[in-house]
Amino acid sequence: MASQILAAGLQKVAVDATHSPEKSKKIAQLCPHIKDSMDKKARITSDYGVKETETDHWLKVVNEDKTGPALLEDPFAREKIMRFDHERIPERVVHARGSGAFGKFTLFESAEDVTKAGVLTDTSRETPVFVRFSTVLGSRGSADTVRDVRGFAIKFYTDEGNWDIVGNNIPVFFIQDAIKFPDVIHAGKPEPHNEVPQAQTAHNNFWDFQFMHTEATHMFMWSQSDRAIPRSYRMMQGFGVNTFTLVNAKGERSFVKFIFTPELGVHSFVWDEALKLAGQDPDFHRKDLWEAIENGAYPKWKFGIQVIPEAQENDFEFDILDATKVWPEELVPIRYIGQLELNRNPDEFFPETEQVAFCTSHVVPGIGFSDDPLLQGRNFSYFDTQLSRLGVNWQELPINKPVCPVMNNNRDGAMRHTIQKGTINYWPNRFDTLPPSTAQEGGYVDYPAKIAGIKARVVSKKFKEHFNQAQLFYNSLSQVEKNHVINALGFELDHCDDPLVYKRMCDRLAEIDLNLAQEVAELVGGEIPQEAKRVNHGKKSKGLSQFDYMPATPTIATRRVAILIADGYDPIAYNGVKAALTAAGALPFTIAPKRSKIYSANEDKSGTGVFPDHNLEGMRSTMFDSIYVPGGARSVETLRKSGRALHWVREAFGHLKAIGATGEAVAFISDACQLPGIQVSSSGDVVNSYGVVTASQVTPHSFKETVQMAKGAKDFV
Ligand code: HDD
Repeated sequence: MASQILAAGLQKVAVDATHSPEKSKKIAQLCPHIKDSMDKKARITSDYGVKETETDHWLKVVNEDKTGPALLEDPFAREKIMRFDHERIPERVVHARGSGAFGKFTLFESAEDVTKAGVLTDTSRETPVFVRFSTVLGSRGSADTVRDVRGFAIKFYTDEGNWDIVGNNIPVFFIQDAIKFPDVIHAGKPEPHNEVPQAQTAHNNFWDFQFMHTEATHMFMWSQSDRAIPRSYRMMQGFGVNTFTLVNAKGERSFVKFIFTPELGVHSFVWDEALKLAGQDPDFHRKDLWEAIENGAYPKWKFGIQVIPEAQENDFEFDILDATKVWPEELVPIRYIGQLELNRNPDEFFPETEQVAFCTSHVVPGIGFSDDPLLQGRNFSYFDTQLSRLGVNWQELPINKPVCPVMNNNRDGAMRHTIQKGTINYWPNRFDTLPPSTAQEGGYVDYPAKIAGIKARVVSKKFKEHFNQAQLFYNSLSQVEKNHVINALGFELDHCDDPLVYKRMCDRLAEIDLNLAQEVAELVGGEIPQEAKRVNHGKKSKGLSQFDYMPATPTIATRRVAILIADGYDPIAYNGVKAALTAAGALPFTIAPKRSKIYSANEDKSGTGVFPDHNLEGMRSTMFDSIYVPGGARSVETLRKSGRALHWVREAFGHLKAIGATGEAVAFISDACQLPGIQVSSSGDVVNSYGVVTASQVTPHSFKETVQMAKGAKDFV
């Protein structure tokens, strides 16, 4: 991938100081563990350090023909095979597929009024982080672009210990109580009898569960929205989802939700694109993250908190400890106080991204839990799952190790790394080793919450209200987003072949919005409801529609633009637009019928030519955000005759992508997209018609304009 990026004409940034070992405590800590597999001086040894002379042939007893039985005595062969046999560990039971990166967290405003946590109060700190993004339901080898919730897990290596936010890109959850987690996941995962379908919720069991649990209604509306098909991990929000608490130096407690909002805005695929990419490039999101970081286009998120003082806990119509509810911004504004930046790709996937282990129970002084019943159960589950994934000493693995000192009398267990000398392994002891820390010394103090009650398996009244916010979410979407929800439900329920499942779900939708229910019922063959089962309250809230997160200044930075050429292309247009795109931070890729030299209209085969990044068959339009076709009579004629080139243009148009064309290519685009009414200005000015940006003549102005208009083009319409 890296060479592809450089081939695209971009300069790889020099490693900047922000993620160098001198600056990041975590990278400095990892350095002694990092070996270079490309080291030209290193010789192959066994695991026990003996240099090997041969790694390709098992030791045998041979006859004159050099054939004969292999000897079990060969320690090198046995070690190699044995190590291979044990390469796999259990994949995560959920969120198995993911990718991660290192970065830093900085604060621009102290939150000391509500917390004493150093990571949220010390504005001079750079806290190292490792972030892992993931899908939920698919196996480790499944595709990135499926319709699913995305995990957004952050490990902050703070000076006071590790703090993990194990969040998602959707602010609510399917269930309210952790005891239901195995059920919701069993229902969403492939069905047990035939292990079908992979990484999809489009099946009977998932939708049966949704019907049986009205508490899931709000969340499934989010999962059927464009949020569940993000364009990039870099373009989605992150939410801690659960309600945590903050405690300040005065000992006052507040309830808090954590939010990350991407600098690039929130963007999604259109469904057809996501579906196709799942086959054409299952690693699309993984590569996208890697590529951006390699190019120095570091993804950034604003970090915000929503805070409710303890005394106001019961002031809301919903329970603030219910993970199926958002805290509407009109009631609890988001206070943005920091920034998350990812700036370094891992060196090796398995020891870093696969072995990283998050726990919601990892909090630092100044941050605590609430009685959110989902969070309480999660605090048990994550620690437990790491035991089966990684073993009891998982916190000693380099990626999981805190950057501050760790000292206690937990001992032994499989794969123990630390060697603690001395004669004692308990406290207190006759040697008067130091006691645990006081609060003043930075010790974690549990908030002395008053609890009185009886043991019971019940929920409070407010937890039983399940529809208000499902309506709030739907009402707050733009018409386009609503259409996408209708089509998504149309797809999902069409894949359910049990009429009980899809018919009942259509009834359920009538509890949210009548029009939604009618449209979906018609699509999937349900009874078309004639009246709403519940009155839609008509309320809206900001921050729920993705359009609320369009950056104030639209940017084409980090977007992938395909430039389609063939022999005889117009070099002025090609070079001009390519340079303008690069200057704007976009990633231009040259695509031609063959990955061999392509010559412009101004040169013959003795010219320098252009070496394309890919041929038309190797890539698809889905892998790019936009395409540009320069003029040049011969080039355009060749593209016109290529079915694949036509498909590129039509598909990009169908996916509502910005398309640019100049000179002879304008007519080609207009014919390919069957847009007889496409406007072309004869003066050379740029015209934007149906998202197709054209200029009949090429001027420096038109290059700039092309880029400008592509910037303004929406990801989805
Ligand atoms: Fe979970 C993994 C997010 C509820 C049990 N979860 C996992 C990961 C993310 C989330 C991002 C992947 C972490 C990584 O990259 O390694 N989970 C959530 C969110 C939830 C949630 C936002 C609702 C607010 N999870 C939840 C519940 C339970 C679990 C209620 C169990 C009672 N989750 C797990 C797990 C996983 C996990 C089984 C699998 C791998 C792991 O923990 O480390 O323990």
